[in-house]
Amino acid sequence: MHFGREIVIGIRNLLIPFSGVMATFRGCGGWQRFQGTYYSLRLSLQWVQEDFFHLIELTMKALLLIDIQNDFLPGGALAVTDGDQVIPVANRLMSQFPLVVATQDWHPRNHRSFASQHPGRNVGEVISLNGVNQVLWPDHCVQGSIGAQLAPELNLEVIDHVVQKGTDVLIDSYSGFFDNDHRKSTGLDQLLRDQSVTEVQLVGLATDYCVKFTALDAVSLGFKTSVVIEGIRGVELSPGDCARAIDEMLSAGIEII
Ligand code: VGL
Ligand code: ZN
Repeated sequence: MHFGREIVIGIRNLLIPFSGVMATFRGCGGWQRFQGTYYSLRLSLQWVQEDFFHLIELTMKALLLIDIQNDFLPGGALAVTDGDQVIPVANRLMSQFPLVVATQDWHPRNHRSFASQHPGRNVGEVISLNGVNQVLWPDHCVQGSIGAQLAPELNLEVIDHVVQKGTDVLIDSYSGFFDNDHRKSTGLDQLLRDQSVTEVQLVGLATDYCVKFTALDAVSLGFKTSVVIEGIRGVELSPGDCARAIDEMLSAGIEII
């Protein structure tokens, strides 16, 4: 049905759709008016019913916690400056969402995004990995390591699902939805759709990598997407990376709040 939003207005002012239908039939004669009233009652009930589902769908929001893991926090292997500052923001927001999903960077120890796997190459250099540009990182978020664990200061018991990414040795995955070549899905899209999620809000690390790419995929998959500025921090490999990431997100229709 195309009147989803109007119907939501309808349920708030129950008589509006009802009187609208009545008006449509008002020009008719006595018998038809009775029929009109009858139909309008039925239509209104049907609308209210649909409206109810629209209302639920319209308000189904998920909070996405992006890679809030020890290795991205101060002291970690790929520490993001002030990365720990996102934790209180995440904890505060978590209680306001019916669904909370955390992404977890989860690399095999010989992951090809690690500079250590490319003798003679340094952290921060860019190489081509199977035709995809790849920044080389220090070893981080190795499966099963303490560094890969979600920050213990997070209210972990409120997290409904954890989606792991970057598990394929040969390809990195900045986005929580897809590998960097967009060929393999992590299952996050389906998970959100199964829960009728239409809107996502993001906090976490890092602004210029995983937050940006997850938000860009979210919006292109059709989710209304917002990013909470006080709840993100970036790597800033080159000065201006975070500002550019914010601009890119804004241009893609992502709300920065
Ligand atoms: C990330 C670099 C490498 C991130 C993950 O979470 O933003 N950045 N792996
Ligand atoms: Zn990584």
